[in-house]
Amino acid sequence: MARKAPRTGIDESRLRVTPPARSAAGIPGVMHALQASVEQMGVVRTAQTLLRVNQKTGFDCMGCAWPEGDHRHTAEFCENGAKAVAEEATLRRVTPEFFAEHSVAELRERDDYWLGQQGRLTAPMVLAEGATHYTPIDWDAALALIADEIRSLDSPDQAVFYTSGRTSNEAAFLYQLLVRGIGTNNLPDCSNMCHESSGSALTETIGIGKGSVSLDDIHRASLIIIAGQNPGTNHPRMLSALEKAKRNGARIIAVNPLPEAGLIRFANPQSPRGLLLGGTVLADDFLQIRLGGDQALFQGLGKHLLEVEEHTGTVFDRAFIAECTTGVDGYLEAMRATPWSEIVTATGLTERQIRDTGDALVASGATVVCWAMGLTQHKHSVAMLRDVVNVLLLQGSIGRSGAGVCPVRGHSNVQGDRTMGIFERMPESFHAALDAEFGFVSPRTHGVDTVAAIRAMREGAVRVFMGLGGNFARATPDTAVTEEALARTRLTVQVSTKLNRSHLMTGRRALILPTLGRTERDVQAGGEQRVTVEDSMSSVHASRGRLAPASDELLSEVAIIARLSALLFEGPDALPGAPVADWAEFERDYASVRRRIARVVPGFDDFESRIEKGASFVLPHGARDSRTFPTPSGRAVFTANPLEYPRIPPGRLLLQTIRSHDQYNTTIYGEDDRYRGIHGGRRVVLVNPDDIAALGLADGDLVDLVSEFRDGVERRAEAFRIVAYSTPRGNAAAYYPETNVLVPLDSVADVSGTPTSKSVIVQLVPVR
Ligand SMILES: Nc1nc2c(c(=O)[nH]1)N[C@H]1C(S)=C(S)[C@@H](COP(=O)(O)OP(=O)(O)OC[C@H]3O[C@@H](n4cnc5c(=O)[nH]c(N)nc54)[C@H](O)[C@@H]3O)O[C@H]1N2
Ligand SMILES: Nc1nc2c(c(=O)[nH]1)N[C@H]1C(S)=C(S)[C@@H](COP(=O)(O)OP(=O)(O)OC[C@H]3O[C@@H](n4cnc5c(=O)[nH]c(N)nc54)[C@H](O)[C@@H]3O)O[C@H]1N2
Ligand SMILES: [Mo]
Repeated sequence: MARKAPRTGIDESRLRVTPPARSAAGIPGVMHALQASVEQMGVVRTAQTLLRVNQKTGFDCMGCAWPEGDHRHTAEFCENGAKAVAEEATLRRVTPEFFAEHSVAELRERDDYWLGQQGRLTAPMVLAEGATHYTPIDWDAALALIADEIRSLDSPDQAVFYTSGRTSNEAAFLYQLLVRGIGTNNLPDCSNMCHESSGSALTETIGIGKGSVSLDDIHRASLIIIAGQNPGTNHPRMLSALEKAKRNGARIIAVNPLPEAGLIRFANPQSPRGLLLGGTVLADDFLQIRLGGDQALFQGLGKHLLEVEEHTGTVFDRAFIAECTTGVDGYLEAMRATPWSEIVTATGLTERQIRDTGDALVASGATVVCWAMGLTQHKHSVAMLRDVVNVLLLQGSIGRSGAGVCPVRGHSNVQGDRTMGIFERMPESFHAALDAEFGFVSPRTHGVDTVAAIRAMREGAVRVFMGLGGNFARATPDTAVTEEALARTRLTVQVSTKLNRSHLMTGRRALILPTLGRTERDVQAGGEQRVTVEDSMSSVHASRGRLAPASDELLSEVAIIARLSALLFEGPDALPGAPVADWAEFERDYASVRRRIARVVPGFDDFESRIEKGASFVLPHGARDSRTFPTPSGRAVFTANPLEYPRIPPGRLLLQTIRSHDQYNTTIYGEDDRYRGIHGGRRVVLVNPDDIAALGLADGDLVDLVSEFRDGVERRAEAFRIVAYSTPRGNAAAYYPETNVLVPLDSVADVSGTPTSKSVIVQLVPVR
């Protein structure tokens, strides 16, 4: 099978801009998926692989965390899921010879696209102190090096252990045990940059940080509000669920600064209607809101509901409010006091538009609110999401069929990782169960999250950094600061499938530990293994890869963690107070890990039998199942939140940093953002035409983006092409990770600590 040579980096001079698409998916989507896959995997492997995505006995798609329905289509994949699979199942290889050929300094000059295109990592590699090149190292020596560095710490808190959300439940559970066994809770994860604001707001208000709806609830909803999410690109399978809801009579309202293709119209490649008729019009209404205006919108909706209730007495679910909630009076008082004028300014919408949306709520018997990064990455995101919950609580739209909160997760197992204990501040009940199971005392002092980890590294307080997946150097804010922070450590370790920039921005020494991906067969002494994952709707199921591993030298994540644990916790040199377990058995048979999970984590009883033959089970969720709210008062909590929204200084724009259609976070699949009409380049900034004129600039001009923050540091992203685009006045958009250099480390959301990636004040400085 002919294999195309990897491409070179992106040549921005080939940038071409066309009008944005009016619908998502459909035949072009499927064609693109197949083309991308064949290029990387060849024809046979493409067919073998894609037919197993999300089937009951196949592997879980790493594209996103949207659930698979009970009735799976033969091809339960989407264009971008196929691209995610192709990235992993690629036939290209990064070998020891590759590292002999390319110095680290040279690789740093390459862009993310080029690095990712080199293929799968094949052998453990070490970058010795002062060395210019990575060289091979065997697994025992690599793991011993980590163990020695950990043993030499003055305090376990000098080590930091990052996790990205692709890690299986089994690996995540063992990893947090390893880290707590060492004696720290320094467990930052990608979630800190992602849905942490959702977790914070939901835990405070409904007692559990997870979504409360099932796929059936989406299908049965009478109103679905989708705010701050671009499902056509990032959760394409969600569009099928929305189409079904629509057929059942649901009204869909999209709230977004950008008219995203997938929100407007959807051509379903799996239904003949989609193919023949040009698709379903999904959104009935589109509210083109200003960046960060959503708290004001939801306060306006609360205000409207209150006014209609005062006239008719039929809007509020009074019985639910009285029996199951607290704080309604304070909330309503605050809503009365918020002036419409401020709501209109913050949202950029008219009072009429907001009242019409309010009327849709009044008319709805069951409302679901879905959201993603557009609502979680602002300074006031937690308050914003509390106000979303307030509106739903007024009508009792929680724990009822067709209604609830739906934070749509990103990474395919990010929710499961948190369930397994990847969190710097797990509740006492978790610690107690873990201690009882493993005969040790886990540390109770809270650890660092992602931003705090970077601060600690910057201060020289961290000696060992380990990443279980992900691309810490590139996904985090304030790129220059983060890279310097990583350089202050003694050892950086990356457990990875593909080459990325985190392998190049290292501590004094560095290790690359190559691991199996989800698509690959995982054979251990105890036979062929499967792992488990939890989707966005708390459903747990098994995943089993079928492809031959990318190299004979790969170890599974479970094996890597189990072996490192054995080095640290067994024998005469065991760390004092270490957890007690048969570490080799964990590697031999992952069912032995699941037996431990079942005894430590609530909701996993009979774990093994409940995932037999492709079965799945749904974890308990008090609010959803029985309207029991595990908050301190035992009730759902209305909150009164002062209205906040971003203020944009004159001559400046508010920049949001987003994903293109051709990327998976820091992995760049290609150079197009088809739905938005951007082709052949990524260094673009989307700006309202009136702002372009007001700033004395022109469409197509080349500018530097310079961000402004109270610390007075100049942060600059160079050479971006201005593209006139439909976005509210004062708002702009550009792709991440190129723009992470602009996000100040100290600019984080209140309470959740999430970097404000959707709210960066910038100046456009012409390049002369
Ligand atoms: N193909 C693909 N799939 C992915 C990913 C990927 O990179 N590629 N990433 C995965 C991950 S980890 C995640 S978290 C999800 C991310 O999924 P999304 O959250 O959809 O991703 P973003 O590109 O960040 O898009 C944010 C959306 O919110 C809108 N928005 C921004 N600010 C505001 C605001 O203030 N108010 C409102 N109402 N809207 C706003 C933007 O215009 C955009 O439509 O996708 C997951 N799935
Ligand atoms: N400015 C800005 N910054 C953002 C965001 C934003 O919207 N704007 N979004 C944030 C969000 S939502 C997220 S989730 C983070 C993402 O942050 P991360 O999760 O850290 O980043 P990814 O790009 O998803 O990680 C990609 C790398 O993961 C490795 N990998 C892939 N599969 C596997 C596997 O199965 N096992 C192992 N061990 N490794 C694997 C590969 O080596 C690949 O290079 O970025 C955040 N950063
Ligand atoms: Mo994410």
